[in-house]
Amino acid sequence: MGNGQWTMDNEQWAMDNGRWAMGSDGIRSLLVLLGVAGVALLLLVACGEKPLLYDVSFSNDLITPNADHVSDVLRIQYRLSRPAELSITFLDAAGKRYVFRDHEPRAPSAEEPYSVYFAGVVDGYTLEEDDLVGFAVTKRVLQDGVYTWVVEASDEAGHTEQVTGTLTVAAADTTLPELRNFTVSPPLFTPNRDGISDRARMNVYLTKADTTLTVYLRGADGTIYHVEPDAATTANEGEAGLYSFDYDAGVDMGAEPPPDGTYVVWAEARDAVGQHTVATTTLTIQQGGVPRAYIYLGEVEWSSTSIMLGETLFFTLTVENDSAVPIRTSGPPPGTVYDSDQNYATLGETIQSGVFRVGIHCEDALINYPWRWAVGDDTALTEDEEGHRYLPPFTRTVVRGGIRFVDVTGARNPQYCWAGLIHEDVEISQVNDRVDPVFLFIEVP
Ligand SMILES: [Ca+2]
Ligand SMILES: [Ca+2]
Repeated sequence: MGNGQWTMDNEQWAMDNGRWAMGSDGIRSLLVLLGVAGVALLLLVACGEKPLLYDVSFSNDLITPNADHVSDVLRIQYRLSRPAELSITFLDAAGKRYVFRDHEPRAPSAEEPYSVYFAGVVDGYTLEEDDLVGFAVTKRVLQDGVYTWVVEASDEAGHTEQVTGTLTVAAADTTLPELRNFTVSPPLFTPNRDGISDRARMNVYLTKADTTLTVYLRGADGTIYHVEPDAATTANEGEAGLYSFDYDAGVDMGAEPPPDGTYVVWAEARDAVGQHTVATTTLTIQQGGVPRAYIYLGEVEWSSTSIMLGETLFFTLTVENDSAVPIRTSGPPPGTVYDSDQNYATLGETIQSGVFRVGIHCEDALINYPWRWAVGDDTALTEDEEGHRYLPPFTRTVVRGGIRFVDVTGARNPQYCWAGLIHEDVEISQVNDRVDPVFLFIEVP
């Protein structure tokens, strides 16, 4: 039993090296080792050959993984004399196996031994009493109990050595950070600031406090797009409760959204002891993008700088959709002539969020850009099934309209009038505001 003898010597030496007194604990370890000799005595070292795996030690034989900073972590050390695949596993009293390291390739040890911290957390496993609905456990703390640890190395020739010992797990915080009811609604959206289906709402209920929650989209190529929680409707960070994510794909900040396609949406929770759970669903992005539209060349052609009261000031300009996103618009159509005491609302064309319209504003006007027009006529626009109208990507269209001045209400005459391209309820970008002013005189007879 030369090999067996060597195993015990090696184990004893390893424990000494790990500063364990060779007292009753060590003897108990050896007895356990002998008790599982059928499993443990797998060392197949040829006589005289240097062992593949040696100097194996656990810095403690007890761990209490509950994030109280006392005995939460131990250190595992080992050395390898040759390249090997390294596994670290635990066997419970019933022989069930738990994986911490699984056939991971390792180079031979350099001067220092390999050293890894172990916090009682192993690859996800299930218990009979589990009720895991809608999420999976990828990392889980060992339940309280006595385990046989097994450090095992296999070299390229298939030669395997292992060293075993015992570890007691006590006072473990085994409560899982459950992810309940992870949903995305709607499952398809169009983040392009047209006011229609621009946002997706993600909700998930986290059952455990002191837990980090992250939500992200993952593309087919592995690209990650993070989703920030909605502060107004979310439990405080780290607390248990409902977390809500109001997702605009970054478009509100002017960032290009993830490319159109279907994404897996991941919710991941990691608690203080290192347990990890995941839930997934899917989200499809269509027609995503940041709309960019301009008054072409910042140029407006005005019919006159001086008109008689009762006459009409006409303008002509070109709107350019300089983006890959359709630009939504609404009426009235180009060619419409307003009386100066009318506005878009009195014509029944009220503001719609996400719509682009050409507007004219004069200094004496009582509301902002009271006269507004669609960014194109029926020949330039496309229409979707719900009747929403769009200026297609990368197109230009001429917009003409007029205001008949029926009175002179304000103090200013002459006054400045100018054009704008308004993204309603979103913005009037600086470049589209106060475009090409005209100094207009209204002659009162
Ligand atoms: Ca502890
Ligand atoms: Ca949209």
